Order: sequence, then structure tokens, then C-alpha cells
Amino acid sequence: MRGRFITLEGGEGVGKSTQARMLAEALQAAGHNPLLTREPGGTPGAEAIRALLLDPAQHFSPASETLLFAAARADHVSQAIEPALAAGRWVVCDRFLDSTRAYQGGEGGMTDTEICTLHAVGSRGLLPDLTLLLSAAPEQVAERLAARDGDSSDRIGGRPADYHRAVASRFAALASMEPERFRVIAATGTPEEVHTRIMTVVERLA
Ligand code: T5A
Repeated sequence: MRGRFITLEGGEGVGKSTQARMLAEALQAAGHNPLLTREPGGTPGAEAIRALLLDPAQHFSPASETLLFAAARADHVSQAIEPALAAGRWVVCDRFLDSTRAYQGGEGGMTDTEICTLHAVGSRGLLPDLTLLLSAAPEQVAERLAARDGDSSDRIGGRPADYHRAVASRFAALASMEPERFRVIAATGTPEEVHTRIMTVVERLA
């Protein structure tokens, strides 16, 4: 039986990696032998593209940035995600297509149709069974990121606050356009409290 594909999405520092790890541990304990992976990245080729994409010294046009994310994803889907799902493993992925729709769409310079067309070509249009959109107040996330990163940020994370506000509204719009696939999770409280909210939703998939 094919495995289930779960993605975690949301803005910078909202707790996706923390929650992806906790979810994978819970799925491991439940016997689903999960693959925990991330984007951009997840395979050697896609990790090499990640290094380019996040390097503050690089300057990409909106189209080349979007093509690089799509190329990294195509490699990740064909070499890691699809084989795991076909083998019956559950896949937990920290960011996926919806990040490209939110970050490179709209003010990012590309239309949603262009991004989804590239996804159809590169990754055969693979969509998650469930997308968890983590949501928290910007001030709270800013405190977490300041505590973790100080003043350092990558090429995309370092973009202005208006850009990140637009990203947050595009994520919210995607969630309301596809209510069957998305669940919005309040990312406030302790990591354990957020994890409990996530497990309530994920248990319905089993
Ligand atoms: N990008 C990515 C695109 O533009 N297009 C795309 O298609 C894709 C796939 C890299 C960048 O690439 C862009 C988006 C990004 O700018 P990334 O590496 O996933 O993507 O970058 P971030 O989202 O910035 O990842 P972070 O690791 O910074 O954020 P997370 O994963 O949301 O947060 P996490 O779990 O690391 O937590 C951040 C801090 O908060 C603490 C953690 O311990 C950590 O220190 N924390 C909490 N503290 C208090 N309470 C809680 N509940 C907490 N949960 C976590």
C-alpha cells in the first residue's frame, strides 16, 4: 500500500522543522517507517541547488529562482519522495510546492499557473495528501528567530518584512482555496502543544 505524503508549510521560523521532526518520531513509533525530508533539498543534487538558492552572494531573476526550486523538487520527488511512497513509507516534508507558490508567486514575480505548470512537468504534479500550514504572530516568530539566528539570515529569509507579510497572505489564500488538503495549525504555545494539535489532524489520515 502506498504511503502518505504530509508537508509542513508556513513562514520563516514558525516551527516547521521542529514539528516535522516530532511528527516523524511519532510516525516512527506508530510503525510507518517515515522519510523525514526537506525542501529545497532532500537529495544530494537538490541540496547543492539549495546552497546556490540561499547564498546571499547570488542574484537570480524571479524566473531562474523558480526554475531552480522546480529542478530541486523534480530531483527530490523522483529520487526520494516517490520511491518512499511506493514502498509504503510515509513522507514528512519540511516545505514543498506551496512554498514556491507563496514565495515566488505574487510579489515573487511568477504566476500560480506558471509555477503549477513547472510542477506538472518536473514532478508530475505530485501533491501532498495533507498540508499543515503553521501559523503564528510575526512578533512571536521574530523573537524565536532573534534568539536562534541573531542578525544572520539567508538570501530569501533576509527579504523585507512586506515581502514576508505577502508570503503569509498567499499561504492563507492557498489554504482557503484547497480546504480538503490544508489544515491551518496554530503554532503558538510550546512545541509539545503544537505537536498535539498536529497529531489530532494526522491521526485521521491513518
Ligand atoms: N523557499 C523555500 C522559497 O522561497 N521557495 C520554495 O519553494 C522553498 C521550498 C529556506 C528558504 O527558502 C525559501 C523559504 C526560506 O526562506 P528553510 O530552510 O525551510 O527554507 O527556512 P525557514 O523556514 O526559515 O526554516 P527555519 O528552520 O528557519 O524555520 P522553521 O523550520 O519554521 O522553524 P524551526 O523549527 O527551525 O524553529 C525556529 C526556532 O524556534 C524554536 C526552535 O527551537 C528554533 O530555535 N521553536 C520554538 N520556540 C518556542 N515555541 C515553539 N513552539 C517553538 N517551535 C520552534
